[in-house]
Amino acid sequence: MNENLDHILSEAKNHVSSAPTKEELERLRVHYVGKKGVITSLLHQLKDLPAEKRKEMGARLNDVKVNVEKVLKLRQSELSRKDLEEQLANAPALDLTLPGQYSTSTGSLHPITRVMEEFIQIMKRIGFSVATGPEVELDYYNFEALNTPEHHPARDMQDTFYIEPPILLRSHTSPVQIRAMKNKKPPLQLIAPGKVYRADYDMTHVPMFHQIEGLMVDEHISFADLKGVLHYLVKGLFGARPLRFRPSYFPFTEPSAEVDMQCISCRGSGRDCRVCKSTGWLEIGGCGMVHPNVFRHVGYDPDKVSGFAFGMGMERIAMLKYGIDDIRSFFENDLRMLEQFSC
Ligand code: 2NM
Repeated sequence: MNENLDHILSEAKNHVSSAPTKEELERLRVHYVGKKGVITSLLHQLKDLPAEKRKEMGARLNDVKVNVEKVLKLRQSELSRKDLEEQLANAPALDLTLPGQYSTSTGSLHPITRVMEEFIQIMKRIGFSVATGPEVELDYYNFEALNTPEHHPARDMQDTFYIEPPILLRSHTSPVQIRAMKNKKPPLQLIAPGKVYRADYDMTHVPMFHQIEGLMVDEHISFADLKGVLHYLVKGLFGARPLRFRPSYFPFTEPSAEVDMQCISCRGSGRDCRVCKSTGWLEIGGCGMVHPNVFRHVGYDPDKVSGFAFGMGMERIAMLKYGIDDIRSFFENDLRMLEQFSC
């Protein structure tokens, strides 16, 4: 019986390791270790042996079975590799430059992102750097340091989103300017782009929008410098246009002004113009000379330095640039709308 087993094992090894195909290999597997295979049958016959022989033969048989299974597995992987090598040798060269079977769409920048990037590029060209800061702010940076009085309507729960006083969602990016001034000495010229939050919702207002504020501080900075920078910015965004500065009020600037640009649609004539409601002018932002109290808050001496600041809403700029009349359409994520501004 033992010699018989040795013979079975060596014969199996010979046949299996030289099996020329997967089909032949499968036939050999069934022959040796299949349900009615040679080795399986011997295992079934174990029960007819006397107990003392059964243990020894059982161990020996099992050993043979394990060995045969090992060579079967080895030959299986050898044949698989041979198959693959043959396939690769016979396959035409793979051209990775061919278009795929399925197309994927690439996506594009949101119109607001495009306008912001453009704005930032223009300002960088004249030496402004970009500063960012938290959207969840403290009352101190959003209002107090900006000379905004206790009872100013902007501080009201009706207008500003409070997380839990004194923590709030910033209502402008000015707190970024405050932090920058506290950390650096003049001269300073920077812009603060980002998301801001106000409790407002209609055709021209959404509770989250994007703003860019600019700030320049040095000795002898004047309103003329402010006008020069804004003319350069508007020229970059819309092409050279006349600007108009209307006296206004902000707690953080004095004097303050609203900035109007001559209407891009009627070129200022105002005749039957829907875009400017026949006024000939379009409001594009606010500006002013930084209030002495703001400088005091950040540790600057208002008798030694002066500065200008301005702010613009990116949605407003994008609406004017692309002729969009409902601000909410930026946030509905309708691709038919957004794709018109992709490139
Ligand atoms: C505006 C209008 C006017 C402004 C002021 C400051 C700061 F921090 F320097 F005081 N940053 N931005 C400012 C001034 C913003 O937005 C309509």
